[in-house]
Amino acid sequence: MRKDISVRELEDAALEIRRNLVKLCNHEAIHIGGDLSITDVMTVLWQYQMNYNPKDVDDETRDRFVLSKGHASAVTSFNQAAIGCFETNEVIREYATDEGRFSMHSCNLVNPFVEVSTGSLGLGFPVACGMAAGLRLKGNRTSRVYVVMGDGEQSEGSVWEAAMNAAHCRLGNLVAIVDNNELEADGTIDEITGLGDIAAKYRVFGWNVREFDGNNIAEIKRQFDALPPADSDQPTIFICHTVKGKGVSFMENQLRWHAGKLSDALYEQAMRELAPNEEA
Ligand SMILES: Cc1ncc(C[n+]2csc(CCOP(=O)(O)OP(=O)(O)O)c2C)c(N)n1
Repeated sequence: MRKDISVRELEDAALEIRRNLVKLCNHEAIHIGGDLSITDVMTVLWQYQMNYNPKDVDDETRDRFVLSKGHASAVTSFNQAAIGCFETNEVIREYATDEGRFSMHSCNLVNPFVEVSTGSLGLGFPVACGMAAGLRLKGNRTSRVYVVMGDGEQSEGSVWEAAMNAAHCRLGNLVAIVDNNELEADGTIDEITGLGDIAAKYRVFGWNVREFDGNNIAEIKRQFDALPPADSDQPTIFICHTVKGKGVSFMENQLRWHAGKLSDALYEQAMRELAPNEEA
């Protein structure tokens, strides 16, 4: 947590994360589309919002993070690197190797900064709800549990069972985030399982719902600042409208780039588009 970081610094940090994602994508196939859509939210969450000291992960009073859309492991690892969990070049070097802590889905058996191993959609969210309930049972009224889901993931039945339970248990220490980029792996949300108004659904399930542009750093920061206290009694959900592949023109809103590896030519093009902003 670095509460003194400015919007401009967070924008630069998000750009750096995107550049790292593109570099990695030139080495290995990753879920680049859904990494890029949630980059801005993840950057504000990890580099501004969360109370998380990488040197003391056993600290019971810290916040918790669950990546329910487990395929977005790369954007998580690069943000963890940015706060000192490990080096950025370790992520790129070790990714998808046998000895590696980093792969397409996060695994807590090999990486101590992964709270819960995920990858099977619909399972991280119920675990996060259980963790939030567990904190309450232990008398912890200050830590929050943050959980990131996909919009396609909302078609899993386990999501709604957990949503109902979290409201029933009054888990105001739970903050769920939906990356509402409108695309899944092989079709649009409307083509696969039309979800209708996701915000309205959570509202009737008893949640505090905030819906906003999930690629606007200033807005994301405002929304985190406006969270109800961790010891309140209504879970919050952010429905973040995002663009899959955000930041790389040929990837934006393209199903082809749900996952894949970049050729050298496309890598060069993407890096030109993500050139650092030199303005003061
Ligand atoms: C239970 C389960 N079914 C299928 C998959 C395969 N799968 C991986 S990513 C994905 C699409 C998910 O779409 P969404 O939740 O919208 O994620 P995003 O678009 O943000 O990447 C699917 C179906 C899976 N990981 N888990």
